[in-house]
Amino acid sequence: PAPWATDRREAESFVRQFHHEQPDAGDVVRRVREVLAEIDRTGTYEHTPAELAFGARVAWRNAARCIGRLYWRSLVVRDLRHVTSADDIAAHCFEHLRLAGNGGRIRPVISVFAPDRPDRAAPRIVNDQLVRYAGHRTPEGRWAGDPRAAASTSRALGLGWKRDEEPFQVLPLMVEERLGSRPEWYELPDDSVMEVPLRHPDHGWFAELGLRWYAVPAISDMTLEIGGVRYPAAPFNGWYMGTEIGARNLADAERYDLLPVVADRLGLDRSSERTLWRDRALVELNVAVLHSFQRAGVTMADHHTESERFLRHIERESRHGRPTPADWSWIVPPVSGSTTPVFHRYYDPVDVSLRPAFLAREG
Ligand code: HEM
Ligand code: NRG
Repeated sequence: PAPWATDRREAESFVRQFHHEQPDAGDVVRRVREVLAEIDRTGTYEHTPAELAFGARVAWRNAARCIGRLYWRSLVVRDLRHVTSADDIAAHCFEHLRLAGNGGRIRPVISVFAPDRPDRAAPRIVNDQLVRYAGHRTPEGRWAGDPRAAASTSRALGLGWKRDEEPFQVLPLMVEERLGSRPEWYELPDDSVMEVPLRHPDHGWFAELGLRWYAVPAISDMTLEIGGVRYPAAPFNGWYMGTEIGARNLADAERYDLLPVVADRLGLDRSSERTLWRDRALVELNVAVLHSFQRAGVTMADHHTESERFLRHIERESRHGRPTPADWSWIVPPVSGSTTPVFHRYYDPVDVSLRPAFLAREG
């Protein structure tokens, strides 16, 4: 037998869950027997396309930090398990971005590449998102770009990629074909990266700041685990909630740190915290983000609407007899928390052993 094999209990419990929720899927006893026999023979087993799609959707449904789960059933699942070379993975990731971007009408999509097998670890995508802006500290000690991407940026530079000083330069996609091998890197084709230049509905100067953000948040560093099988390369996306960009990426002091800049342009008094210049600048930044995406025809949710949808999701799940585990500290938006209904309640406790799941990459 292999040095490590797919856990038989995990496999069986997933197959039972699948047949329980999809009663038309056929004979559960027979499928359980088949899966267990395959594990005994090969150390693992292959999901049917229907099991894979169900597993990916339920992993989203189980994501306790995600406020966007109302549409979990509509996740588009690309079955790319046969794809293993770095070149092909990169090409399919770019196609993922095009399909997901859909000219602005963003579709939630997941691309599932080859799983880990007992005899061979699967390829990995090095980047934490398919699209990310590079960031590095300049010799003068300033930050150029997104400090969040410092590690990915050094990694790319080490592989021979060239960085300029631009604040919004898209990192190349880095793919590790063999665990621990030197990644291949690929510049993202222009037609795969949709971006939105930011402007403010009332302040002409805002556009002069030259800010922008990409349209499709596609997380690429989480492992999708279904029935004991691990898919480390399974990038997924939905659409942005405006606050992710306006209240965190552009606003956090450890990110683009733009509140002082915006406050000064707004003519706010920064001599004391009590003027609430940060709060006022933060709101205008968020107004600009939502306005710009809307104007560009790119799907984006505001935090009030997304909060209301999430409560509807909880209600609908409970009608199916299912709890909705949720992590309050991730669900409540980072601005105006108490103005949204998700603030004023608690949630079913998070169970880290719940499966299928998206897991943080090991190590
Ligand atoms: C986290 C919104 C779609 C899985 C989050 C967060 C937000 C969010 C706001 C918190 C992020 C943060 O604070 O950094 C949305 C919206 C979606 C959507 C508006 C629109 C459809 C999806 C999809 C999946 C997914 C399609 C998977 C198939 C997750 C996971 C996390 C998360 C696993 C936790 C990430 C982590 O631990 O770092 N989502 N999401 N979401 N979402 Fe969603
Ligand atoms: N906050 C991160 C993205 C995290 C996931 N958010 C989503 N996911 N909306 C950022 O880039 O700002 N999604 O799959 O839609």
